[in-house]
Amino acid sequence: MPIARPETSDARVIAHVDMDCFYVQVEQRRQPELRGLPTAVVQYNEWQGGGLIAVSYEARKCGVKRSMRGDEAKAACPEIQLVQVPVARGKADLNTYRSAGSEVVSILAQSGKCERASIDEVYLDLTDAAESMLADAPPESLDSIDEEALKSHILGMSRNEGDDFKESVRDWICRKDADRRDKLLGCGMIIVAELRKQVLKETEFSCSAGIAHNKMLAKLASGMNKPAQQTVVPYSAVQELLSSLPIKKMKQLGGKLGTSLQTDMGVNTVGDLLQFSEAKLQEHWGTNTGTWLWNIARGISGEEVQGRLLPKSHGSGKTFPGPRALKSLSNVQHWLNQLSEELSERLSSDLDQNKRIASTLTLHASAFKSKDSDSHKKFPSKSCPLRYGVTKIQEDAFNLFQAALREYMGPFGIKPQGNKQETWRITGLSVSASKIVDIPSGTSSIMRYFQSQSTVPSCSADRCVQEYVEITPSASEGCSEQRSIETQAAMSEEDISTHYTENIDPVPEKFPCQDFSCQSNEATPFQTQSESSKGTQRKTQSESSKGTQMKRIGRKINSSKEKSQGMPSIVDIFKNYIATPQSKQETEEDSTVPSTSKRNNFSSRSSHSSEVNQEVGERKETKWGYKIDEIDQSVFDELPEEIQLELRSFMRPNKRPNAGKSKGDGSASSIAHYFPPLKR
Ligand code: TTP
Repeated sequence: MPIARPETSDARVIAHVDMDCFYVQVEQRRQPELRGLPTAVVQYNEWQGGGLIAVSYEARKCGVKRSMRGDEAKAACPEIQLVQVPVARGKADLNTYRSAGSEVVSILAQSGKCERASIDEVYLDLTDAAESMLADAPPESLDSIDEEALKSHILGMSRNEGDDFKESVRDWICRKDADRRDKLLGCGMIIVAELRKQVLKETEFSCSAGIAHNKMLAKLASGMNKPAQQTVVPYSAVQELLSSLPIKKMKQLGGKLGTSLQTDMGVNTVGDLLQFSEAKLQEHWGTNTGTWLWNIARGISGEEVQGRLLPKSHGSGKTFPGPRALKSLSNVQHWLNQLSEELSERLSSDLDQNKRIASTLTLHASAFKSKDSDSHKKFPSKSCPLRYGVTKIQEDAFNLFQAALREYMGPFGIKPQGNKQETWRITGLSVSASKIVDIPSGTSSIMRYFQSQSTVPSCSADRCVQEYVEITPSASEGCSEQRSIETQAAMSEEDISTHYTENIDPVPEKFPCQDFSCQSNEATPFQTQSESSKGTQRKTQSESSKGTQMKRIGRKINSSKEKSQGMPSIVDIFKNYIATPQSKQETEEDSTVPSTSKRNNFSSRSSHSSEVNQEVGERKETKWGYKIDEIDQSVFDELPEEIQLELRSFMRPNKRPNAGKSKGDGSASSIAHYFPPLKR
């Protein structure tokens, strides 16, 4: 079946750049004596040598895998060097890795529109650069082509036996009769090879890349030849690439949707999707998902590279597996305090460096009940407007937790049932701050913003307080333990003195559930949130040239921090802000923010969103609402359940309660019903 070529965006040059065994490289740069040796980065705890989270390619050759623990890795490869991740507040501290990722981003961002997709991966839109090269200095006019570009893997490139590999690549790049789109890809290969060399030279990190006409194909290609290599997907190779690609390997099909396609329709590879018409796919999955599936089967994706160098959210999380599960409110509160402290630090630094504020605080937890038939019930995520200040975040996070716990335990959790008391166990906790926007420029709007913030806390806290007045037995038992000394004492035995495994905060967006109609099994929501979102702590050059006011604000935060227990609320910050006579000048300074930076921040604003409040000026009556296109898919899992449900039904209209009726038999349980059996 011929592949329909995309009408639009078919002449784009998109690169996906992915660092090789990233944490290992960061550690090897810090300790150069480790270079070339089989090395792995492990979580900080000692149990069985800690869990491996990054493995060097030398160690991979000896059979070491990320899923192993340190002891297992040593058994497989006795000479392996294990490096522990830095630790802060009893959990992994990923700041070093975030900063290292930012170094790479600041180099790549000079080449074109750049989107930081996770702690160690970036998308680049190199169309303009490739167009310019093709117009001014096409590859065939060059005296020589860089060796690194000549080492590229070109999918589907035919080569006669005995042909020199690099010569074949050169011929492909310089083909006079080539399709213009492939000529652009040829230019992209040269540009990306150059960029990768520059990254290596300036940061000492090697990376791999995929070059194609869209993000989806570029990402697929970047992982095909690692480490330190690049892979190109010409149009002619798309069909072959997708025809054998397992459906679950496709981004957004790793979860329920992918499973359903497999089990209900016998779709095992992306290519298998080609046999269904768009109408058929839409009939069952709804207009959007149906069209999306039809497109991806043909390698078509209109997803644009977002000009975004800064994270869309910040978060901090930790897991407490097995016997380490938390079972009292005091322990939960202890860890929420730690996580909130880290989150607050990051928010403060974002505010200071980038003039950005977050407005939604979300608590997410995973739990199970000890005596429960309903143990699969999901612990609800809870969100509220975010108040700045460590103690406020801690307070709100704990309130959110208690509200969620009450919902989780249900009415029978509140009152003892005979002798049986339901108990809960918490196996993961995370707090995240999302809906990050630039501080509105102009004194009056800033004022409105912070004034509205000042009304929010009572709203948020009151609401939560009311919700947790009545709580489960175990929760109320914990309520009486809220004094800090007792809290410390209570938590020490369970969580500190014993070793536990921590699922290190991995990289957001690399492992998130991004599919409305599926729950990705690639990672837990904690993992997604906890790395806090591809945290670009380090600002880029253009960002650093932003006005001085926020530095001033940052200093106020810090000095206040010294005086009180936590940062002042953002309202206090603002009081200081408007008290200063330089407001006007500062407003003007703000308007001089470099355009790239503004553009990036704008993208960040427009691309991000989870729960959406009413306009900031109307926050007194905080009402949760949202716009579909403002929902950030990566935090979908963290949204209140009712929003998730609503969104799902919106995205998949045929799955709405009455949808089955239109199909005649009223049952829409199996999608196999809508399709003829596969001819295999
Ligand atoms: P990856 O890019 O998935 O892996 P990698 O860079 O280590 O190796 P590769 O060359 O195969 O791409 O992850 C980037 C970093 O994120 C990784 O070095 C460590 C961290 N990470 C975690 O902390 N936990 C995880 O579960 C994963 C997958 C990664």
